Amino acid sequence: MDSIIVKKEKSVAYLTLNRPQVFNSMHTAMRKELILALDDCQTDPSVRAVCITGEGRAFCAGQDLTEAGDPDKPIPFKEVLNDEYNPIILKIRALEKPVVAAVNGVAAGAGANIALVCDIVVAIESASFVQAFSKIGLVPDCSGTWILPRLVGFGRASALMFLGEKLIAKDAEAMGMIYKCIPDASFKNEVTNLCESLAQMPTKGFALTKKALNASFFDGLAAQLAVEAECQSLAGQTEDYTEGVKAFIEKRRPIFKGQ
Ligand code: T3D
Repeated sequence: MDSIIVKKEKSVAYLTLNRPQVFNSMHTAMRKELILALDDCQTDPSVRAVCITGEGRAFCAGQDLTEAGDPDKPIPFKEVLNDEYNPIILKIRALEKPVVAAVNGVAAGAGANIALVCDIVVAIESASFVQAFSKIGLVPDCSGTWILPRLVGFGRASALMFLGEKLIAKDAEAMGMIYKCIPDASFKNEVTNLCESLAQMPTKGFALTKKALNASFFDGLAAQLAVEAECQSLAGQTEDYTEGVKAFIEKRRPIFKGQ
């Protein structure tokens, strides 16, 4: 892999978007590599948490616009989205392990929405988010029209998408777009601590929590209660549940194995 650096440490897979000279904007090879890396995180039992971040000053500036400049070579938008971008979004939501977006700099266009669809989004204080699509006459994609209104409400999502303004990380945190904004000096340490903590927690319970959260976007109350009952019945059969209750009774920290 050239465009993505994969590092696995302490049960965490760090996927670093690695085209810093173009603000980690995405070309076909990078999208394909990210899909392969996400598949590997799903199947590798040693991985219990995933972190997506960027190399250099940016998280990801979305589509590499140098690929779009030739009017004689029109982009097959539908194919590119269906075959290369959308699988990234669907795989992040389906991954049975927590996915953290560690937004280390500007996140624009598809880059912003790939971050926002992750389970936990943290950003360095100097980062920013831009729904850049309107600046070039495109429509927000990579689940932006799905996730952003759910995170910040319809009105704010519409304004951010129409105006394409840069939103600083602190404002993104204040409006509930991201979980946390972290001072630049402690960003790397806090991200590592967060990911390593997640990797020591009950992985199967997380997978079921994620399944229920995904379903909540579509279900009514009764159907969602049934999903919760189903997921709880599976979580209650895990070794981690037995260990969690035992550790509580014995007044000690649980040792979860993700089983
Ligand atoms: O297939 C399809 O096309 C459909 C899919 C679409 C999905 C999309 O993501 S569409 C949206 C595409 N992205 C954008 O429109 C964002 C374009 N970039 C910007 O608006 C700004 O660069 C940023 C807001 C991201 C950052 O601004 P700033 O002032 O901090 O940095 P800069 O100077 O503009 O950029 C720094 C370098 O990165 C610069 O290169 P240079 O001059 O130092 O050699 C710039 O050209 C390069 N860069 C930034 N974004 C892209 C890029 N190069 C290629 N593609 C980019 N998207």
